Amino acid sequence: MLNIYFAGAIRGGREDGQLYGQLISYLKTFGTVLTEHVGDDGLLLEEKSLTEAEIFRRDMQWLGAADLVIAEVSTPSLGVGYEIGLAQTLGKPILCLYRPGEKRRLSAMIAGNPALRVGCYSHLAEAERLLAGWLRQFPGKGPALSGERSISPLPPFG
Ligand code: 6K6
Repeated sequence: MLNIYFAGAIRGGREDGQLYGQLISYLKTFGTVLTEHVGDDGLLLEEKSLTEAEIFRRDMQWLGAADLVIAEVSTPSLGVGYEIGLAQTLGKPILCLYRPGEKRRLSAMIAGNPALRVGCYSHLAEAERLLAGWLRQFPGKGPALSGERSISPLPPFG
């Protein structure tokens, strides 16, 4: 079962929140999406019961456990940029999805990074085709993570 880490803007802006939800629904047909809350404002509300440190630790744990990372990068987000950089360091395969727009231009740190695959699209169906094509190279890896949406205790930092 593929463990998929989907990254999308939260504090960077929620304009594409619904689109993230649609992409995540599609991704769930390929495996387990560890970060379902990114596309679900209801689940995000539940996150408010966690401290920022708990969110960070849990997300880093999931990123480490993920088989691959898919980042929707149309809305600039510090958190998504951080996750992409760390995923690259960890050697995770990364696909960035980008919707070109008149008023924006993708950061050169993403567009110019040879370690990333950037797929441009304008409609959901096009994004789904990009995903299906890219995911074909990962035929079902290992078992799904257990306790998928729970925070397992990690030793404190430092
Ligand atoms: C609830 C309501 C607002 O914020 C929350 C809880 N915050 C987060 N919960 C889960 N993941 C988060 C949260 N904040 C950032 N992230 C991670 O960073 C997600 O995996 C996203 O991919 C990315 C978003 O970063 P920002 O900088 O746009 O917030």
